[in-house]
Amino acid sequence: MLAGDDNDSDNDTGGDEQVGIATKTRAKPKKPSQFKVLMLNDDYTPMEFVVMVLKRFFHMDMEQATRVMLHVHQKGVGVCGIFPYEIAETKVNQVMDFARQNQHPLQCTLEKA
Ligand code: TYC
Repeated sequence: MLAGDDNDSDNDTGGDEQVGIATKTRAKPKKPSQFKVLMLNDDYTPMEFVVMVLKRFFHMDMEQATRVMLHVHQKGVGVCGIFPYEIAETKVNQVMDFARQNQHPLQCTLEKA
């Protein structure tokens, strides 16, 4: 095409040409897959430690952290949060590392939401 050529006329032929901003579309849009981070109960990890973990890594306040900890204590498992895969995986690793460093058997895992 020549510099300064007015290409607009080419778009008025009644055909399928598209003008404007190019955007990608998929026939089947992929939703970003979300993962639940689950906390598991055990008989040894102190309740205070679990509350600290929920506050530190999941940004819960005292009330929320206590509620989730008690739920896990009573039901065996509970949801700490739902995140995109990479973030969920990082949270699990952070919790497991922190528990190990403090010699608690606390377990945390991922599950597709
Ligand atoms: N069951 C533990 C106790 O009685 C407390 C606990 C709660 C441990 C939640 C783990 O994910 C957990 N000390």
